[in-house]
Amino acid sequence: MNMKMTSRSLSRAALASTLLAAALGASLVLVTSADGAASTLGAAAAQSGRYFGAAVAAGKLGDSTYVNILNREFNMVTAENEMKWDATEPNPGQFSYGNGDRILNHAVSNGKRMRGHALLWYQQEPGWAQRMEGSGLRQAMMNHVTQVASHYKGKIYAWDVVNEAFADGGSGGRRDSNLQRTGNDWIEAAFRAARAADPGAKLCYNDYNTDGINAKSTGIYNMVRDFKSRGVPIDCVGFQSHLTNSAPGDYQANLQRFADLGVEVQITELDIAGSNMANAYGAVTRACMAVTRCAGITTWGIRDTDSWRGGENPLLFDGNGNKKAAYNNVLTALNAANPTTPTTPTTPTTPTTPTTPTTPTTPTTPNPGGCTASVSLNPWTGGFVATVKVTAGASALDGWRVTTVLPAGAAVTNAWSATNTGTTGTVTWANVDYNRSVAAGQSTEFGFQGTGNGQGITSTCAAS
Ligand code: 9MR
Repeated sequence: MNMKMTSRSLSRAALASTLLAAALGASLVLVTSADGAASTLGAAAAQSGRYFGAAVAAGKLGDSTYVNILNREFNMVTAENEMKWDATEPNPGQFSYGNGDRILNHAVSNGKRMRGHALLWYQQEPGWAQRMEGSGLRQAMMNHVTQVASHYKGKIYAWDVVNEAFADGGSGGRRDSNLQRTGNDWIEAAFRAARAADPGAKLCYNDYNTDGINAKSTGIYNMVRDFKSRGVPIDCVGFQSHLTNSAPGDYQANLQRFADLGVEVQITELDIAGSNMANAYGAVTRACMAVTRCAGITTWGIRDTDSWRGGENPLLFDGNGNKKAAYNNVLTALNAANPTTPTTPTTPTTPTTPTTPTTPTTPTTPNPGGCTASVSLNPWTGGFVATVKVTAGASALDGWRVTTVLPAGAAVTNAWSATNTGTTGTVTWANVDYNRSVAAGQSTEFGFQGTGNGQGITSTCAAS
């Protein structure tokens, strides 16, 4: 794509939070200051049930400054290039997931979720697909969607199923591409294939220059409305928001009109160039916070030096990894989103430091249950996000089960990093493949979002 876009506790609590953060190594949700304001982007967003993410490049996972910021600030990750078609299927039917998996594993092992980007895009098609047309290409496209979504099944919060399929300018129509030429129904076919392959992932359409109400965004709006009316499985729309100096005046109204169609809206690739960028970051964040179905914000990179917009310095951290004014504006807006009492995670029911007896009289079965679980809660009006920490006892876990009891009126609506049986009352949770193994004394986390009041959820853990 070219540069065509113009456009929250007390000192005891703080101590407990710090201890927990240390125990978790990379906790995001529990970082709060004395006045209750969260001090990282991810923790601040989580207070209102939202996420804050960054695009991550596999090649930078060895850069300690980069990784420290990533681990501290963000709770959602998008692979900048590593899950695209050219990266994942370099030869027809030959799949290559090394770098995508590297990013996923880093995210998951640090308690972060992933957005998948992108299953079908007219750019970054592998050469072999670029040379195809018609029914052969249609078959290859759908196989690609099925294979990649199946590989990552259960591990992706939301997929950009189709990226940038609409034309710029006033037509409001589709962009020409070999994908489009396989037939106008290619987008819905891709969404159906993705749903069949990974029913747990939210499925998004993602595009740029759609940040205000214009011909292009209206074309997409009409497509989403049509999809919803015909039962084509679409759950979310991504607004890339590559901006300069400001967001369009009708940015929030545009997000809201999509949200009113019954889809989640997500800001997926935010970067803002220009001298007014700090203010604009605040405005964009406030707009998302004002739209109930705006699930979260992702910036396209971490430091200015990581940006694809070389020299424009459009991100929240400078090249040395220092926070910029824009960072402070975003953090303030995230913290202002929900002024209600944020959390009870600061008084965990189970000890945060593993309390293995100092006189181990029965060293063979030191922890009959094998594990403990503690719940930290981020409530907001009408709902909550619960983060559950599963800690292995003196033996490693090879599979675990957590039983939570939800208060009357609370119901699970969405979950990550565990599979649930039931949504109300007693809900049981089982590990997924990638967090089955937990070393002795170590922890893993899963989470869920719910409606109602989650206050008072209890949890027990057992090895399985
Ligand atoms: O940031 C990505 C850059 O490293 C790649 O070279 C480029 C290839 O086209 O894609 C960039 O990411 C794009 C994203 O996948 C889709 N929306 C526009 C982003 C910036 O071009």
